[in-house]
Amino acid sequence: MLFADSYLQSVYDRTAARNPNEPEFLQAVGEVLRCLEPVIQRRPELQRHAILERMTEPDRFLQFRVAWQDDSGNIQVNRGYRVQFNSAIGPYKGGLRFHPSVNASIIKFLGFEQGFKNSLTGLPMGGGKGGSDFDPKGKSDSEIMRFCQAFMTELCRYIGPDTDVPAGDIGVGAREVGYLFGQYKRIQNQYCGVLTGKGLSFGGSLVRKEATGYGLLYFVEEMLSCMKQDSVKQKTILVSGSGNVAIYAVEKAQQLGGNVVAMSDSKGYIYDPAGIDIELVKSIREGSRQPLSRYVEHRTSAQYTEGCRGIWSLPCDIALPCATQNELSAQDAEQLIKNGVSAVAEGANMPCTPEAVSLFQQAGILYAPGKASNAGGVAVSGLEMSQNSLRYSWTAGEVDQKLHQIMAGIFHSTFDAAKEYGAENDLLTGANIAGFLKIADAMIAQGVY
Ligand code: NDP
Ligand code: 2IT
Repeated sequence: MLFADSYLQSVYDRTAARNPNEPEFLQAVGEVLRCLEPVIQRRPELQRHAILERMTEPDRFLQFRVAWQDDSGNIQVNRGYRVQFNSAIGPYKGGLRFHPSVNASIIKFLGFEQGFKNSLTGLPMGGGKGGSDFDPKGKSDSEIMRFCQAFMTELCRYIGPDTDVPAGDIGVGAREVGYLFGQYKRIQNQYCGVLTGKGLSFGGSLVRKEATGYGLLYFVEEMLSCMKQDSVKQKTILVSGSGNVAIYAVEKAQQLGGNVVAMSDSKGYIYDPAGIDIELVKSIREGSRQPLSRYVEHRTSAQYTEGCRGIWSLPCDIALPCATQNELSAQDAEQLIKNGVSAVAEGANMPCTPEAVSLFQQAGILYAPGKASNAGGVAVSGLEMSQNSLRYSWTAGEVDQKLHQIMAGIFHSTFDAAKEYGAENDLLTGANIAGFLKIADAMIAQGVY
């Protein structure tokens, strides 16, 4: 990767040399460094304090064995991870991902990005991420429980409500968080807010489940209103994925008057020109964890196509990638642009490849980077931490209102930072600069470590 600035080039080259075979991590670092060029020029003391060199090296990277017994009595071995990336502005905070593709590169890219995202929320949270190459698909409930217990038996020594607070991500939802929380409590004999996304009867926050998807739409509404004097109403929308983020993005888009016509899972996509029946999707996916293809058995207006990437060939006004990293390529971007897309906002982490992002920006299409537009989930996690500290619960209305305010605030700090640093309307540059500056200033104030 080539940079105009020689200092940024040296930081990137050194990171690349020290982290070989970690393409996702280097992709995330490269994107941030590229956006920081105007900041480095304006604030030379950042180089003197070696802020970039320190930020690209995690505080701590933990890897551990997770051995557990399956229903047949066989012993299975998986690999567990937790990266504690940066704690300048708060305890490490970020989700856990259980998916067979999980490796060091994916955990580090997610942990690196999480720090900037958490900074943008304005809440006191540092950056962290974790997970395992464990595949929850096809496992019984007892196997999931035993795996979560084994995972937490090791993880519990590194986390705590003022140290590191994990939550969910792909493959980790309320069920897994419940098992993880139970095991932490049993081992440490402490009932505390050590995880977020907990069940509502044991310290979870109202609206956490909906937060990432709802927050994405609050961001999109603010972006459309401020940058195009427009709204989601009557727009044709594609949402990839059909997990936690996608489902609540669709629900909020529909509440705002948008027409969501397609969703996907890792196997294929559904196209329903009559509008997605979100309660049906919930019953298939949340209720019984079945493939999305089952949708067409219940809806005559819909059709199912194998291959998840095909979703981007459908015409739309707004595209919301909400599945996984690098799910939307340059080829997909070209197709969307040809079909007249006017806004793309990321619900997933890093779903658009760098080439796809450049194509959107060159075509003048509004593009919202995930670290800004999907920050609603971790924002409500931060609110869950506050409620746990207060030993109090806010109403759904109170949490939703705070979420709405936080997402509008993220849009404005992103938009304003872009303008201030000479990159007007470039929300990617704005998000990286706004997220970065707060962490950098805290690191300088706290001395070398
Ligand atoms: P879920 O596990 O609930 O759902 C994941 C969805 O993405 C499923 O539809 C899944 O399909 C699909 N998917 C997963 N991996 C792949 C893949 N390799 N290729 C194609 N499709 C895939 O996860 P979430 O909804 O929680 O997370 C989705 C994205 O949002 C992730 O990028 C996550 O990091 C990000 N995110 C999540 C937040 C949260 O609060 N949960 C907050 C902010 C961002 P299938 O079921 O077939 O595997
Ligand atoms: O990517 C993310 O922001 C999340 N998976 C949510 C993290 C959290 O701590 O709620």
